[in-house]
Amino acid sequence: MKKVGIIMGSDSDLPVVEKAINTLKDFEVPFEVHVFSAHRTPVEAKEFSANARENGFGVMIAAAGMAAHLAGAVAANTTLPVIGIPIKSQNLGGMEALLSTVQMPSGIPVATVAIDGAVNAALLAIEILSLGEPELEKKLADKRAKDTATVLEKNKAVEDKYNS
Ligand code: RP5
Repeated sequence: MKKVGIIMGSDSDLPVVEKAINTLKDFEVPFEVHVFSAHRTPVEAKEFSANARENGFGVMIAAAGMAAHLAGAVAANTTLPVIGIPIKSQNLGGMEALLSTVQMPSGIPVATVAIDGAVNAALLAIEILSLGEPELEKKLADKRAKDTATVLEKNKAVEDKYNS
């Protein structure tokens, strides 16, 4: 199976990125994690992205906060699908990273999830890989069914408490 490449701009992003890591672990999807910054280590970020396809990666996740250029910089150097996670910041709450990540000009797409949306980033990466991996498709369907059952149980508890 192809790997998911996870890059974050700083190790301060790790508490959010760990949610993506845990989701990939739950689905037994192989991955690598790196701290490469578009600003502080641009050479390493470029090298990793440019070689990702031939190094066995099938999809990339890039997480960054503030003036978040990382996902766009990764996407500029690979034709693999790139998923951007805008990280919440103290001053502007992640809006700056959201806009920096989502507003890519035509030609270099970045599939952007919600601010701190690491679980969805991992699920989207798994959905992309599932195109060539039928067992991943089954795991995704099983998770949806489990989530539905959980919500229906909660609904029943609320209905039983408040409806006569
Ligand atoms: C971004 O700047 C990182 O992705 C991080 O979200 C933010 C702050 O980085 P640190 O100053 O915490 O290293 O490049």
